[in-house]
Amino acid sequence: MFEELSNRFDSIFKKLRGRGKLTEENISEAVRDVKRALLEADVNYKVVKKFSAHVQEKALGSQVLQSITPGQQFVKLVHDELTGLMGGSTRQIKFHNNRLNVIVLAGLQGSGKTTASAKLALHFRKQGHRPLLVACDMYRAAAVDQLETLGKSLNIPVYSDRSKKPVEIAKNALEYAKDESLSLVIIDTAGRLHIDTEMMAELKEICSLSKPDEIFFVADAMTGQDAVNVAEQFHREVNFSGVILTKLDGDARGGAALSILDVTGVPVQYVGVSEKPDGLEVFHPERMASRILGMGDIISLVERAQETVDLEQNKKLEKKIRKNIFTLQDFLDQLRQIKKMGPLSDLLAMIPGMGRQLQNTEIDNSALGKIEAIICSMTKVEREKPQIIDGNRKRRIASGSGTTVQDVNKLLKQFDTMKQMMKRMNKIAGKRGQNAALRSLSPF
Ligand SMILES: Nc1nc2c(ncn2[C@@H]2O[C@H](COP(=O)(O)OP(=O)(O)O)[C@@H](O)[C@H]2O)c(=O)[nH]1
Ligand SMILES: [Mg+2]
Repeated sequence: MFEELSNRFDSIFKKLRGRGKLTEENISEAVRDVKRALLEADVNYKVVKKFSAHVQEKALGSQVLQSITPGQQFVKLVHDELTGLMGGSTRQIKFHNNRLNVIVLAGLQGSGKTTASAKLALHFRKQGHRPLLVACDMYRAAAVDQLETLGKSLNIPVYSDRSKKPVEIAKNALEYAKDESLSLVIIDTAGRLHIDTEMMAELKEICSLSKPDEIFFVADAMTGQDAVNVAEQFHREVNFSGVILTKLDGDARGGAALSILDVTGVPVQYVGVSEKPDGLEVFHPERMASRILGMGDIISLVERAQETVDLEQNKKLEKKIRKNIFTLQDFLDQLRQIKKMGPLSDLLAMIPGMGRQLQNTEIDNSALGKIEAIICSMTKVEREKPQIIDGNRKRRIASGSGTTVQDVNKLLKQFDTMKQMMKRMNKIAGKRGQNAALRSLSPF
């Protein structure tokens, strides 16, 4: 996401950094470049105009021009302004402990409401809430099934009633949640392809009945400025409190993320980064600005690792490495942990300075899949004692995993090298060495 924009900023800044001193002309030129980059990223033109005027004015002030590192000062200025444009600090939901909390999701059809409902339920359950999902989209027959399936897979209760109208369903669901002492109700509503009066009337009715603490407008980032326009129209009708921007994992250019707050006055609060229920991230304007400007987002990376990496498992692994009994099965487990963290290219882009460097190297997730397939085609004994894998076994493993004998050989060789290295590290450097060996396990 934001790759194009990120590249553009990179070359603008490179030009500036190369100079020891900046003139007013240099600044004006850089601001013009910034303006063009934002327009090309599909940022609303009014927002761009205001933004660049702001940057220009501040950059011509003494802080940048008279600084000993004017290029860097300019980058910092753009970073701060971008952060402000996206809302400054991260907005948190305030929950009430002593009563039921209600969230309503609204937006056009296909924007990702139902998916986001499930994602939010999962997100808040992790924080100790007891959520109930409510299926109020009676407009499309399959919508209720979709939410029920999601709820089932996450083991989160779903309230539905195919014989009732949405407003009645919402009302009964609130009663049900109170009876069951649940703490949070998330209402998924119907969308249409375009805003229409019937949909709005229904939404308003649901809201006036359920008195939500939060109304989230769900917008598809891939639709760019359309998402912003729809948000503006929605906001005139329903006073939503936050925005969930979905499908940021696609090739969204960033226009919506950078314009929605300025146009509607409501900040983006969550972003959807995959189709899966765990593909939701809290939106941090500051970190996002860093990511866009290629400064990396190490904090998000660490958070994601903490969420997905099993500490117990890692401790066991460390022990095995120390005793030199690390097997292909352990390797497979490690690989799966890394895969759980998301596409490799996404992870790497979060590391400061990496985003750019990796541009021309291909990061191949399918390579991980291949390794996984090969190990999965091995028997338990083979995973523990790869030295018994002879030509016959190699052929069997290759055909079982849909790979070639060369692929199997390559993996075995890599694994062997890795073990040798661990052994050496163990010998040389005691504890420090083990950690280094552990780190070297990551295939990147
Ligand atoms: N890649 C990706 N797909 C998403 C995301 N959110 C939703 N989708 C997909 O978008 C489509 C529409 O989502 P849905 O929740 O049914 O939208 P609704 O009509 O607003 O309820 C589905 O195929 C989802 O899997 C996201 O963050 N990333
Ligand atoms: Mg839906």
